[in-house]
Amino acid sequence: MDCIFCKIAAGEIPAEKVYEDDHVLAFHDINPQAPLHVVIIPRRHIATINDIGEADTDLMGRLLQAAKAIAAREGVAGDGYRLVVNVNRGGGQVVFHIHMHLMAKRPFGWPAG
Ligand code: IU
Repeated sequence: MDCIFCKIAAGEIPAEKVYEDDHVLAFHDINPQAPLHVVIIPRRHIATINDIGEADTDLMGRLLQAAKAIAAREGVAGDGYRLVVNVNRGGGQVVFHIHMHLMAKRPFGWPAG
């Protein structure tokens, strides 16, 4: 499987990790779009949100639990932050291994661009 995020999860490619457990890994985005920009991934390869099954419900919840923990740890929970999941090319997805963006420490407009 030629997936860059699988390689990061396997430790084959280095990343600046901010959180990890048995199911989830999070690291600083290499091209940050905010002063704090973390990418949160499941360790297991799933290409897009379109590909999640019923059995992945707990894993998807774990991404949100990780986001909450990272936000608290980074001190942005109170001020707020933006969570984004891009789906397929039309949604802006470039890396086809599910990931959630956690961005903070700048203003965010709505609707998202
Ligand atoms: P997207 O949702 O697929 O568009 O986001 C992919 C993100 O992964 C993007 O913000 C990249 O900067 C980021 N990224 C990374 O952090 N490390 C990498 O090795 C690669 C992409 I490739």
